[in-house]
Amino acid sequence: MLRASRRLMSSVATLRIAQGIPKNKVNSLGFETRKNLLNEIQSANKNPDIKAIVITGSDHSSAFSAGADITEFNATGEFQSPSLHELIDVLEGVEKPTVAAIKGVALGGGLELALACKYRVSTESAKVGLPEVHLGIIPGAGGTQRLPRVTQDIKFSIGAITSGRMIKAQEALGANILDDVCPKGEELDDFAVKFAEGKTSASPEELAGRNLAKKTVEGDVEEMAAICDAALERLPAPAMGGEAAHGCVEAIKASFDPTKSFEECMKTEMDVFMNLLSNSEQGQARRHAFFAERIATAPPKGSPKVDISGKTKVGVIGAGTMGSGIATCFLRAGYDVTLVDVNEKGLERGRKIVGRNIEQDVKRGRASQAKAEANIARLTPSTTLDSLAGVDMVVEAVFENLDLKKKIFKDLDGIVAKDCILCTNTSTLDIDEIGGVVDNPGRTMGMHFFSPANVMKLVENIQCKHTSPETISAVTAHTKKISKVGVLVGNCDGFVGNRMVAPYTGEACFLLEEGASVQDVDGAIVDLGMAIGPFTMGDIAGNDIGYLIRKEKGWVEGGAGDMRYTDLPDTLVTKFGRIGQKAGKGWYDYDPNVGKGRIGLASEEVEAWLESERGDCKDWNEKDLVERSLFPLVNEGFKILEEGICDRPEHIDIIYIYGYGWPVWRGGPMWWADQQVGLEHVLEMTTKYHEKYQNDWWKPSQLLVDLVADKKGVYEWANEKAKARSKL
Ligand code: 3H9
Repeated sequence: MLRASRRLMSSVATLRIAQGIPKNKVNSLGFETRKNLLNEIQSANKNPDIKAIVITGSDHSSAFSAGADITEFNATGEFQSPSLHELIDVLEGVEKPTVAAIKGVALGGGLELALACKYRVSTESAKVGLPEVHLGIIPGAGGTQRLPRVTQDIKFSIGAITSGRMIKAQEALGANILDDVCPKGEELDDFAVKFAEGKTSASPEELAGRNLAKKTVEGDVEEMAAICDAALERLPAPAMGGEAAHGCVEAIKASFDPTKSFEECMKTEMDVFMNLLSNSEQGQARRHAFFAERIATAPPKGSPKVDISGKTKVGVIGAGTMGSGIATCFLRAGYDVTLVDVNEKGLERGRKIVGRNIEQDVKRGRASQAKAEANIARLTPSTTLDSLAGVDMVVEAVFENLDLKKKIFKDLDGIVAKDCILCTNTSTLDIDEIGGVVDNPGRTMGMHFFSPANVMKLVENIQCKHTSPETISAVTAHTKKISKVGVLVGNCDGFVGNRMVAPYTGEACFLLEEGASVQDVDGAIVDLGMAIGPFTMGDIAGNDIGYLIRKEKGWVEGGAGDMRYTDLPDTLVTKFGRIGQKAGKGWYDYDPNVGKGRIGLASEEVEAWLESERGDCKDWNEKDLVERSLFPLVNEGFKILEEGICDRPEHIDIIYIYGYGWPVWRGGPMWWADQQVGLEHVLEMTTKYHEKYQNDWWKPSQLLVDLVADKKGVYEWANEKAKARSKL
């Protein structure tokens, strides 16, 4: 049975990518799809009654094509024949007008396929792009050669390919990637067929002139080479995540090399592509992160389907920076938001924060003025909880006080409808306790937004012991609707991200005691690729917050018992008042005239104080700085998996990539430990440090011990667990 359907209208054949393969949700160009499409193209080409061919998406997918099927990638780089290259060569060789009709997205191999057509048209909302760099590879089916040829613009091509950005239809039209854009209200298929009919009278010369393989990139070769060199200077170094981006430029350089034929250019591209696919650890980590994000943000298997389309009224309680940031997210996504605070003063502050956030959207080109005004118009400020009577969901974001949060939930119980979802935004408090005060606690859940909430993509969605599966499905859907990366986790102290951070920052402070400087530790972590080190993180979050948590736990002033404890971070706050960036001083000094007060400058006061505390002790080496800081974090991750707080290691990886600046090219902390360091080494060092320091966070997780004994990776363990569960 032919799967790529052909609709014959007049003399134009319309071929649909992956039609009849509904499991192929995004029309990726896997083996079956390639085979069917190739057959369809060949038979349409042979048919003398067909004068032109339109290639478009399928009925079951909103995409033209998301490109090559990433699940087919393997280190050998062998793709079952027909390969994408074979398919593209046949399509490009068709001597009839061929038109790609792009709806949704044409990405990677999808755009490469479209570039092999003589013409391309799209809907107004379509986007095209070559995002392979995010997967640690380069466009490998002609993208680095045909994009410069179609745009005749090396600077644009480098920018588009090394950033992997999505290009909107109007910009693509201006850049010559598209030939026309279908007006709103008209069906793309009909528009494309009409367009193709208009080309049936095109001369063979005109058609040959549309064949990009026969074109060259015009311009001053030296100038274009200089543009490439300048781009290489700007990109991250190959060792710091830039391997693929550098590969892109190397391949693009071939496109304007006058000594190279098109076939030779394609060979350069293929060599770079294959080298990255087969050898790049960064690429493996990036592809892992792509699938990990989808795994970590999907509702649990078997979750009930819930329809949130009519649930558009949200209440946010607390108009501080966090609450106002959360309100902004819902407003942007089209919700009606009632923002509640205790008094007019607090509310006015919140209103200003929301207004500023939304103004920024216009300034940064993320929203039109009209859209921003419409967003603001959906905000209703209020000083009474009663105003939340009609909302579908509440996110409470008052300051961290258990009794206050419980009281608010109790009060809400008498105000909102019985099916109104009640979420608390807390980073530390027990959600079982907060949720437990309402009549039907199945509708309660935690939503831990990261600060600033209007910017950070991550939300830890916390399931407490009361939460119903329907509430999980609904909150997962709302999180996706507000364009956040929502990861479902269980309820425990610090949830996942902050629980793992505690031993990381704790151990970093021990390194200070042992003679390392603040810059030594932060520098080692940044050199590994993380956005910031633990001390900069403390300064941003506020060192007073950590101090209050330790005080609450009874650890400060000698209350830590036998546990190894350093009072350095306590003294930093209590003696020096160095609470962080907000005070202009923390582990670093901050000068309002340097980077708007956000750049950490070495502090003489801190250095002199640390010097006086630790003498000339030095019980670490350079490699230790990374392992001592990050292995306890990873070990805690294993404990989290062992306790079932997270279902899979992918959840942890995504939390760290989106919430803590973990480099995507290191795949997340669990991937780093499992694939780049090796679990055996992690266990060996963890055991060694546990014997030396006896600190609980160094006690090796039983799961880690078992995996090393069984010579099993943590992803393998998670897959086996999922398989066993599916058999129940
Ligand atoms: C390439 O083209 C290489 C060539 O240059 C050279 C080759 C020789 N393959 O994201 P979603 C799955 S490299 C396989 O949730 P959305 C995805 O895993 C490719 N599967 O939907 C998910 O599966 P599940 C370059 C893919 O609407 C389902 O589709 N292209 C692929 O939020 C739905 O995805 C890219 O890098 C794929 N290519 O976003 C584009 N794409 O439901 C990658 C998606 O089982 N894709 N899946 O979890 C995307 O950016 C987004 O998926 C897209 C849709 C924007 C298309």
